[in-house]
Amino acid sequence: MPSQTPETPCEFNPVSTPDYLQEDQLRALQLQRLRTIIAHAYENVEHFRNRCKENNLTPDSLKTARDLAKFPFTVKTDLRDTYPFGLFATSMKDIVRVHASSGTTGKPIVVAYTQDDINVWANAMMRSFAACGLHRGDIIQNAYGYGLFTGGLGAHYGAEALGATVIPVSGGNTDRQIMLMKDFGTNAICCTPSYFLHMIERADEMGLSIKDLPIRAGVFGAEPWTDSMRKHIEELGNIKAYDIYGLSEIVGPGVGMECVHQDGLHIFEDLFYPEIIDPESGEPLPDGEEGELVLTTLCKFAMPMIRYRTRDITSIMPDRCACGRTIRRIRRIGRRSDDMFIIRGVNVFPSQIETGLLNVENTLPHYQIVLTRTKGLDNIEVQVEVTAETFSDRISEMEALRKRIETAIEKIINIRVAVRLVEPNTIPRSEGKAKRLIDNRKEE
Ligand code: DLL
Repeated sequence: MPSQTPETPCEFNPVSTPDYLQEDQLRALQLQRLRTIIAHAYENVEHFRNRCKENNLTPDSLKTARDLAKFPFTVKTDLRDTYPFGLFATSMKDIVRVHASSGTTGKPIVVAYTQDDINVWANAMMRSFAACGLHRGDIIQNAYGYGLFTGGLGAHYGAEALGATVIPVSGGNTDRQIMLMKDFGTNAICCTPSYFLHMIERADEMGLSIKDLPIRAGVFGAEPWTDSMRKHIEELGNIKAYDIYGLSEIVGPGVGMECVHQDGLHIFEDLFYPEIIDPESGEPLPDGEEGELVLTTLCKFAMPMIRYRTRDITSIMPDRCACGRTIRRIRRIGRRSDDMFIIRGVNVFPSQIETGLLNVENTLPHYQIVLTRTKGLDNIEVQVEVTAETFSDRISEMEALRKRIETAIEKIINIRVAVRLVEPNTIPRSEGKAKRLIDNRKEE
């Protein structure tokens, strides 16, 4: 018997991944994979084939990557209309897993994976963890929900592929999360940023400080969060907070990830082909310009997605990252084209409210935006939690704080909103995606 543990095959060297491919090699690989996936979707997905035929397109219409712009978009309703299995491109016996995203109304959207697709996803997640400096020997506590949501199993397989130790705790049961973090010496936590904030708070109540634990990194995503929120989390938790992006339709988490420079998310371009389009006209936009992110899966065969309109607003960063990765970055996603609400004729995104209120001291990043309508007039109230000390302060001080927050938000969105300060722990906490907007406006 050998006395030493042999090197395992999952010993992982990030520099040998496609993250660092020469640009011309990367583009050639993308084109070859684009051709294969378009041909595969055309042959096996009737919905896609029909849309191509309507536009006089065949797989041969794709000569260069630019030709992709001729192909039709896929949108969320295509998944809904073909529920549950209508966009599957392989026979059921090759599909080893399905996931589904809950959605707010009606049936979920269903996504599928072959064994190879699962391996590709694990690869993307492994590279995501490596990008923020995690490695074999690290203990990763995975508090994304396991189940139909892609967060839990996506992060799980990636962490295992990295060779790290996974704690598959799933979301919820916050006291146990904190106990495990302490007892197991967790080095990294995976969950939504809003849930981690809740953990920090709960740990305080339990007489523990997350700051004193060996946890050094958070892999946070699944919901929009701002740089102000990052600063807040990093200070309170004494960790580095990294942004991870993904969506069920494309694979789940691991489409894009920040590296240690925390300046934009690297898209794993050998696996996912990004485009930015003008959300109104659908025309492609050049690197650097902000628009809607459209993604094509290059290596996903159970359910290929061709030009999927994510509704997420960002831009592709034109310059090279200091980390040396050649795969391009997108700016972090602050908003979706469909989470915008219009109030008194002004377009507002929840993230703008978050930025405004976190510019003011003594507020907590727990807030909710409530929209109501009286006599045809829209009202917006932002409910903001303040620290316990602030809440017990004199009324005049509370009033001054409230006004400061109103002014800070007005500076960003150009309209006055009503702010209501509420006691700590009154805004509902989420163990997954936070619900920021409550729209109680009824059609009159
Ligand atoms: O949220 C997958 C995921 C799990 C990503 C864990 C990251 C970590 P869905 O439930 O399908 O999948 O939701 C996808 O969530 O289109 C974005 O609008 C939003 N989203 C995801 N990550 C981020 C992020 C998962 N880092 C939708 N920043 C996406 C902003 C995000 N929005």
